[in-house]
Amino acid sequence: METPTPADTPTLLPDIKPTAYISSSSTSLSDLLALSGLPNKTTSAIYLVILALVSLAQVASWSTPTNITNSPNPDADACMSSNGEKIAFARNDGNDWEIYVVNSDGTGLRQLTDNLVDDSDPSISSDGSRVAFTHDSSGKRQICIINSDGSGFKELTDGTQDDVQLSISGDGNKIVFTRIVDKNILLFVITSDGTGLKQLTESKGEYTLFVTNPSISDDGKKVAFQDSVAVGSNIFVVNSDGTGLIQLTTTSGDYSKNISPSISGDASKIAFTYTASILDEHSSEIFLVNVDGSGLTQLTSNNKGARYPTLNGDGSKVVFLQGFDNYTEIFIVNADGSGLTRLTSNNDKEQYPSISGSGNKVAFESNGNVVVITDGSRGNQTPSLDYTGSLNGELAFPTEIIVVCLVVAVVAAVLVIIYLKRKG
Ligand SMILES: [Ca+2]
Ligand SMILES: [Ca+2]
Ligand SMILES: [Ca+2]
Ligand SMILES: [Ca+2]
Repeated sequence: METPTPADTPTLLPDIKPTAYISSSSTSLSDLLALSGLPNKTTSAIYLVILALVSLAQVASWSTPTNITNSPNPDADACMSSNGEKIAFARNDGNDWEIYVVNSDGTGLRQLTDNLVDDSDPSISSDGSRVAFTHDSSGKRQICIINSDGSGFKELTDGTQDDVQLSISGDGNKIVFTRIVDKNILLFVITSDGTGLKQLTESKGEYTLFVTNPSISDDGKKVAFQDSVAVGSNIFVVNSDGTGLIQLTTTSGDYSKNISPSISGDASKIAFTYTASILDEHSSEIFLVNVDGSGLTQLTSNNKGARYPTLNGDGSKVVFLQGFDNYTEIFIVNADGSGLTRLTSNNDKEQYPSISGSGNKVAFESNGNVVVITDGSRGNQTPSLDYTGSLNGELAFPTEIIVVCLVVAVVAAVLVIIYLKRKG
């Protein structure tokens, strides 16, 4: 793997592949019931009742998905502000894409661009006041910014080169983006007044570099990105002044890749997708690593194609997508691997989840509309119970609930037996 810039010596981590699986030592509910010595039919009935109660309790803390747009036009690229109040997205008007903002309760829909070329890939500041996006000026995309009240439109790059993907800092002051230069895609940063354009990665001559999926911290100082050379792809982090480049992952063999980094608002952590084999779409899992390369943690191990992670402000929660075709679903998990929760369960095809800074709101695209889910009961709190991630990680049970339910079930069974004996 070639590193993309001559900056600081990259720190190479050992192959990340199977290093840090979530512990699977927790005893499953069915195992515990089998040990209880109750008849099979009784244990099956108890199992089903407990399953229903626990899943009900778990789903109940998150609202059902609410469509906040319902236009017949396709909406895409939903991006929620860190304060959870606004969502920027792109809508196709039948000819080209336009940028919109909407409040996360569905009010205040506002169209920010109106022209005959594509405007896409919106990224919104923490307070929801500024939206950066790409604007296709005569075949070359350029970076633009606009206030979410529709004022202050500004072209930040000149449109003579193709600027592809972008991420605006939470404070709205810096935009990191990728630019196609010859046969490379390189990383650049610019301030939101159009000054301070700086190239952060270098061309490597005979190598073809593809920097993609840049993600910038709230203060605009740290940038995570993905860099591919021929085969393989890895996660890097660099300061937005060009110093401090660190390679955070290495691939093993020709078929693995590390992609889709998301840096937490406070620049402490980076979530990413590790695909063990590009030949097997199920082999993607979510990983988390500190920005200095320490603390590598594997958050999923389901072999169900977990991907597109997005971190909240302090890096304590990761929302991600899992599943395929019409069975994609949105999940959330705590940074320590606990609290794995499925947020959607339907035949809709969810895409590209985005999370608020506190981690209590999630926006995503589903069937061409923008959808929001809110954690109503817990607010901004981190769940206190330790979920074990059993049952393929799709419904997870806190050990405490399992124990309580077992005790209640056994007591109930004993009472029923005593009642039946007295009656008989
Ligand atoms: Ca629509
Ligand atoms: Ca347009
Ligand atoms: Ca248009
Ligand atoms: Ca679904």
